[in-house]
Amino acid sequence: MKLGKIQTPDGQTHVAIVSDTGAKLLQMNQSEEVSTLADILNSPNPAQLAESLAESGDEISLEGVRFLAPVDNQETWAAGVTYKRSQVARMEESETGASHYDRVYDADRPELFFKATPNRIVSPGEAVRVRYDSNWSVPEPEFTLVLNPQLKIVGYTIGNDMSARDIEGENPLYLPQAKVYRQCCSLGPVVRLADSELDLKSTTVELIIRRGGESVFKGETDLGQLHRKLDELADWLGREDDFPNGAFLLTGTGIVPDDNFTLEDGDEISISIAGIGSLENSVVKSDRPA
Ligand code: DO4
Ligand code: MG
Repeated sequence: MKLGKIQTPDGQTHVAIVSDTGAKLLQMNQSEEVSTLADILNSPNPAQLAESLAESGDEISLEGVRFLAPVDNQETWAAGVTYKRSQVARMEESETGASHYDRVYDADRPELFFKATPNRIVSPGEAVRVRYDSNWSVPEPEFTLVLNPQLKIVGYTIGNDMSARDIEGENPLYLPQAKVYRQCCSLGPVVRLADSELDLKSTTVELIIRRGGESVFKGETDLGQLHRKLDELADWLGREDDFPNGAFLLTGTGIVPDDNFTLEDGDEISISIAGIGSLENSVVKSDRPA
């Protein structure tokens, strides 16, 4: 089952069960305890609760429907250097940090970092940002875990961990500035509930970047290449920390464009993950203030 936050053509926002053919709107205001998508995701049985809230509803068409990021009040975190491609790319970009990236790939403890508060996250169709003080920035297409407050994986979505490679490459201590800024992350379009076995190899992740309508970068990987176990990443995130609202955890990128590639204002990013869908965003980069 896929759940989403959608805006219908009349401007109303709804939580919905989303299928290929349409969306079933959920009756959220029946009880104070279930008023958001997060309330459903954090309940003991999200699929059953969603079904019960949709009971009498007909499916509506997806025409004119806008998908919103499926985030309410959760924090968003990210894992890094979880694919060989990411380890190699980071070692190349950083003279001083290479050994850190080299060691963390095989270390017991994964790299986990804070990525975004809800206000820094953009919805599908909105613009992600390249910092004006970065001349080398890329999108990072990442399979993303949806975690409940007990850090149980309850669903999956698509995440874009926008990254300023020149800033993180200059000094690993600049990582928060390379990763956390306004419009630094996109999530969506839906949450696929983790109610069936996930086949890692057939869960492909594809990134396409278009400029002026032409493809300027294309890359693909699959979760079979991920060097960490999904539940192990969730477990490390939960050590000595509390997530009363649940959390999103981006699991790292396995696709990094060649070193001569940087995003430009107006580029279009498309990330597709098998079994979830496609997350599309444009890119905005402001001029450096005078
Ligand atoms: O250490 C830098 C960040 C790594 C990252 O974001 C990734 O591998 O996806
Ligand atoms: Mg990343």
